[in-house]
Amino acid sequence: MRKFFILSLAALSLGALAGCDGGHSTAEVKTETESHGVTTVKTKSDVDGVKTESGLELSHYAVRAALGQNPNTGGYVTVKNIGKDDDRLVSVACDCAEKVELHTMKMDGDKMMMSPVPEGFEVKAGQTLELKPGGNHIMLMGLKTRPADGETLSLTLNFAKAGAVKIEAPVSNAPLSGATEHSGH
Ligand SMILES: [Cu+2]
Repeated sequence: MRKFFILSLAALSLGALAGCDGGHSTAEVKTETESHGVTTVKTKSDVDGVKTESGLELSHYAVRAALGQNPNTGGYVTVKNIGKDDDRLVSVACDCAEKVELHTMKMDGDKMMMSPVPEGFEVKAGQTLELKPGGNHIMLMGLKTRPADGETLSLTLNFAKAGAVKIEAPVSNAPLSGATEHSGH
């Protein structure tokens, strides 16, 4: 009886050790590079032996200059998923605004209306998400500063897998108007 008791204690402590050492391992390597208006972020993680590898390429980012007394303005970005896993743009943060939402455009009768997308936008592996004028966009609401043409604005994009990615978006009266020649396929 006594021997049995000791054995089970040993087994318990071995179990506890395994729990600390190998049971819940988390390793993550994240790299973020910026070059010529393209931000590339790559994340490799290993959580309990489940390996994920995400890669995103962010380009065509811009913010519309604040207009008159309008308390809101729009932000735009193109996100290409160059990784192996699907990802999702969950939210965006900016010190410039009280609140930031992700918006889509919907027909309401014969009127085009903006509506919030609280679940964010999915970007499947190999696919590209385009937030652009007239379409899905980032809504900066309750502006605390008045972003003006020629300035840059820091935005933090929060992805489900890639995590937070910071971009410096140029502010323009006509955002992305010069980039339209690149969007033709
Ligand atoms: Cu909007």
